[in-house]
Amino acid sequence: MPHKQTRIGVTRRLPKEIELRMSELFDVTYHEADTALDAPELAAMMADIDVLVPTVTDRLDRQLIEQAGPRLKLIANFGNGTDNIDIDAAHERGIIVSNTPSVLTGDTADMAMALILALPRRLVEGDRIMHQEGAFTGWSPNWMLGRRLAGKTLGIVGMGRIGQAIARRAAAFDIKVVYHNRNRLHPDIEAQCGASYFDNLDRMLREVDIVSLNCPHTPATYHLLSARRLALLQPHAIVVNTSRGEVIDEDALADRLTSGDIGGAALDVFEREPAINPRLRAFDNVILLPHMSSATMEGRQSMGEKVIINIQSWADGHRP
Ligand code: 8YV
Repeated sequence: MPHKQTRIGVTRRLPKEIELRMSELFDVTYHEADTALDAPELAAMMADIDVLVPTVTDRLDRQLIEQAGPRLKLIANFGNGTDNIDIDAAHERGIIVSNTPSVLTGDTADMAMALILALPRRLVEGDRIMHQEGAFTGWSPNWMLGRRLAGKTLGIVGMGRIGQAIARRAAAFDIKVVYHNRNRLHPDIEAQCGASYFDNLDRMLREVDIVSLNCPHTPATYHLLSARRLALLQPHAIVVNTSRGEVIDEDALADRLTSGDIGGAALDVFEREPAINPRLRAFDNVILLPHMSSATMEGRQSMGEKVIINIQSWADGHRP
């Protein structure tokens, strides 16, 4: 299909350079207000376009996909995770779904590592104190004591690109890395990451000081960190989640924080995003971030470029 005749609907505002380039190449409709579209608004946008460019804030369920206009042939997701899209329903309608993996690996791993450092060293708590006039009255030996990272064990759940990038970073802090994944990695990659495999997640959880969640959200990983599994953790262990909120049973986590049976949690994603379980706000040993692990200017630019390449490949008759 000639690129200029390819009609595209973009649900959110993207980096300016990406919007300009898309408009040069294709026939693009933007949702001008940068707000999440509801189902009727998405249906309206999907009525007469060839390609939809959604983001994590668009829930493209079966019902919506089934009522899409006949032109829709590609959903070019601006993002890595595709759990917001019913891929089976799309395929049944002959719609291809593409995403933007790789380009946000390093940024997401950096943020996970930042949280792995920040929580045990009480970085956010310290900053909050300094923002209050008069709260810091001077140094003392027992003031703001955290936990040392070197020698601790990090358990990575989901050892894809991001999990591996976290493992490589953790090694520089003398952290021992173990991982659980559906499939064991090739021994060469395990060696590169300095990570040892646990085929049994429960056994791994009992041994770690830090858990980092890096698996996708699928029916199999929904509430993977359930009340039962959270209870396997050592009472000082911390949980870092930069994957998807649904992987943790948030209420069960709040229960453990309330009883003091867990060391803390650093969460960038939430079960009912953008809503946050209000119980999580009550704890000093909880860091809450607004889904910003991949939020770098460079990353967003690369994601946009990848979306454009995916659309071009499709329009040229290839499979993105
Ligand atoms: C993105 C993400 O910002 O790509 C993902 O899976 O979770 C985020 O880092 C978001 O998806 C954009 O749609």
